[in-house]
Amino acid sequence: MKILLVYPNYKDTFWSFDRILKLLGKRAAFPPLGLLTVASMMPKEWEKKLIDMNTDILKDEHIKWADYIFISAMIVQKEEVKKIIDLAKGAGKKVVAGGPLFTTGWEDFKNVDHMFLGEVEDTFPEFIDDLENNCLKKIYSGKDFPDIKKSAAPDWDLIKLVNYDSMCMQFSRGCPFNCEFCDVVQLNGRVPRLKTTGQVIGELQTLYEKGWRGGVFFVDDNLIGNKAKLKNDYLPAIIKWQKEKKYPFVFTTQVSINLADDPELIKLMADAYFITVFIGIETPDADSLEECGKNQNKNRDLVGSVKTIQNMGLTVSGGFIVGFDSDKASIFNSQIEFIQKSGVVTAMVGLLNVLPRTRLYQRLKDARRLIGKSSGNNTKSNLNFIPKMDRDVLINGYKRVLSTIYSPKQYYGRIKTLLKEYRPIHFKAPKLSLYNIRALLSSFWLLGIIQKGRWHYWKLITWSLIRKPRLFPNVVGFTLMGMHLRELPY
Ligand code: B12
Ligand code: SF4
Repeated sequence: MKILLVYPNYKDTFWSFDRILKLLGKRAAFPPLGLLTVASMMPKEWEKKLIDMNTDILKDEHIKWADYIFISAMIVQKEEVKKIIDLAKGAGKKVVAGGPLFTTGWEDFKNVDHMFLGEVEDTFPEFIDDLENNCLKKIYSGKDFPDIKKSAAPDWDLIKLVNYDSMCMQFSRGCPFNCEFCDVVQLNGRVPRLKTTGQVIGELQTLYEKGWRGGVFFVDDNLIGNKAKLKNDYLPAIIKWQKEKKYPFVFTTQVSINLADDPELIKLMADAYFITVFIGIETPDADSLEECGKNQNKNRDLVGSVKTIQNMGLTVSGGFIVGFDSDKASIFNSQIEFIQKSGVVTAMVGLLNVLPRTRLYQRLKDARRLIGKSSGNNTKSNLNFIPKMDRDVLINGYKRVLSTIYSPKQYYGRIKTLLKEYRPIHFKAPKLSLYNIRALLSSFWLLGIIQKGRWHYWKLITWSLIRKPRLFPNVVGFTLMGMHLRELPY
């Protein structure tokens, strides 16, 4: 059996980092972990090829070679998916699809031959049996969320690790919260399910043996969904492993803001060499937090919480949203002010986006306020619902937030605010690698010589070299990120 696994393009989005990655000699930010995991569940005798269209070109000959085309995708890849399905069907091939796009929007893909809804640890063995017995079903959907202690380790041999900026791993699935706009609860449930410590260390070890050094993104919905296990088992084991191996990996992940309430946990994460956490901060407006059910963000000093985390050694990137029903005309200024004060350098501000099968979707559908399907890309100025605020005021206000916070003056100012708070635990002198040299030269050349905002750039560079020399590599990274943010089409 010949299986072609295809991961569609997600270019020109907040997370694609196209231009910076090219400058650094990388082709994509992260590998497609879902497909690599499914590939591991296949019988050994099946031949497999993976084309990640973010790193390689899908050619007719790939499709010709395969018996089955397996596709994985998020909503933002929907249009690309349709093209791939057409190509495959045109060549008379069978298409098998899975991942969040299909789990929450399977109705839109009538011409897919076999569709997996949800996680597949329980259903994929059934598919293999049905294939052998020639009785394949159209839809495979598990009754319960699977135990991820059964989840296979990803098949890293299907990709070239060097093409990517960071590797991905998963420790848990699910999130204990239930924010109105989020589909994680529908996709992965509210009770975090965890891998064993052995599985996690085993996966780190495999990546290490395959020669990987550098970034590893724990793609958990919320890494701190089960704090006790994390503190008592996993983090101590990771810290020990990292120490023994002389800290080959730096970790990033996603957490909820209540991390700030647990200094012991922050310290353990920083000890393990977590360097950045992405947090859904969403909005400084108390009524909007109430409206979207972001309970963990309510009744707290949000700026103070961010600073606590920064002070203890982790930088915070944040997700912000405008377009809630409770948002007042002042929301745009309050978002700008909040983002500047908090030193959240990588601030992803999006327009509220109504994802299918969320509580928000149901509420707005009942109120007849839905006007289209979500493109999944929350940083484009297209609304798929009728907002309470005047539409033009909302979109113009949104664009103003972006042009302000990413402007060189504000952006570099925010880096300085962060550096004053940030106290990392580990310091590694940067290696004289091609990657680092390319980063430094690109930053100096493009931002210090070619692009606008040069005065603010050199002010920051000089200040950081004098006052925070050890954090200079972080500064270079942030300046390049700023270039990506300014160039995104909104
Ligand atoms: C890593 C990640 C990314 C990476 C993707 C890189 C990559 N190469 O994969 C990046 C950072 C680029 C990204 C970006 C975005 N992401 Co994202 N991302 C994730 C995250 C955190 C992990 C994905 C992952 O690796 N999971 C681990 C694997 C093992 O799980 P899995 O993919 O679900 O696979 C399992 C099954 O689904 C199934 N499966 C998957 N594919 C296939 C294929 C076949 C054929 C079969 C049989 C089975 C199968 O098998 C696996 C084992 O059970 C998920 C959340 C999550 N927990 O999954 C969100 C998630 C996928 N992202 C999401 C969103 C919304 C986005 C953004 C739009 C966010 C934003 N607000 O901007 C952007 C899109 C791009 C943009 N606008 O800039 C949503 C998708 C919603 C949807 N219904 O499509 C998710 C679910 C999170 C959420 N609820 O918000 N994301
Ligand atoms: S905390 Fe994050 S992952 Fe959990 S429900 Fe809210 S938005 Fe979704």
